[in-house]
Amino acid sequence: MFTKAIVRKPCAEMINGITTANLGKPNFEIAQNQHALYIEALRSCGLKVSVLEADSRFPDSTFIEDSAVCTPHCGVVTNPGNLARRGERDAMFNVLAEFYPNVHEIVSPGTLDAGDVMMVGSNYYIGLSERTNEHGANQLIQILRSYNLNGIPVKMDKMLHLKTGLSYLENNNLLITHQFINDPTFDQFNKIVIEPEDAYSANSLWVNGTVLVPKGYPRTLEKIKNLGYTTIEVDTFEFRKLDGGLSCLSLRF
Ligand code: CIR
Repeated sequence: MFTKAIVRKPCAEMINGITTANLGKPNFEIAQNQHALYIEALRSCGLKVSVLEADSRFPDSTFIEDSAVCTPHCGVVTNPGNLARRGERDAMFNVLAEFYPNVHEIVSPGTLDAGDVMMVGSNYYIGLSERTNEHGANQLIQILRSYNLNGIPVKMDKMLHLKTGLSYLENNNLLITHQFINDPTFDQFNKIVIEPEDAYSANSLWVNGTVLVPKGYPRTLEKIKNLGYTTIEVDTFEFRKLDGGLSCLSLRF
């Protein structure tokens, strides 16, 4: 079970965030409303949510998931793979120190975006993406090992982050996009295959037995409901315009 979450409010400069989505610029006011409803959804799942102020220096800083890995035993400040986001890490040392006596970091030449890290109990799957390199993954694996946790590198391509295409919903249930279906790494899971047109909704979010699902994906919603989960639909469309999904908007631990 998670008890806490950390989010960062979007800043007006988010309209200049990194994107490949081709969906136009986000509307800041609508994004602020969507973010407030996202926080409400996390709170309704029992999380105490710490809300950090917007940081106008970093247009993508609302995607706070990428800047830290939060395990039950320690926090890890990452070294974001895109230089425009690198500075987001600086603030995270103090943020994590409020929650953890032990704070570690990923350092250059290692890079790691925590959107590439999927926690499955004590196993952490780490996507080797354009943002996360082998140095970064190996550094994280060493840190995890010192707490008896495992890191498992996953080769990937054509996708921003590992969790862009996979979400673990606990109880062995894994939402999975076509890119990973035949990867033996995930053979032991009960795979719930997401249709290619619904790929964005593969980034859904398990929080204490409830699954947050992006609004507008009825097929995915139905599949998740059929597994017996309570669901909450959350509109993230303004964040989708910056390639951001539900998990990217918070750290949960
Ligand atoms: C970026 O390209 O870094 C942001 N525009 C989106 C980050 C999404 N984060 C995530 O998937 N964990």
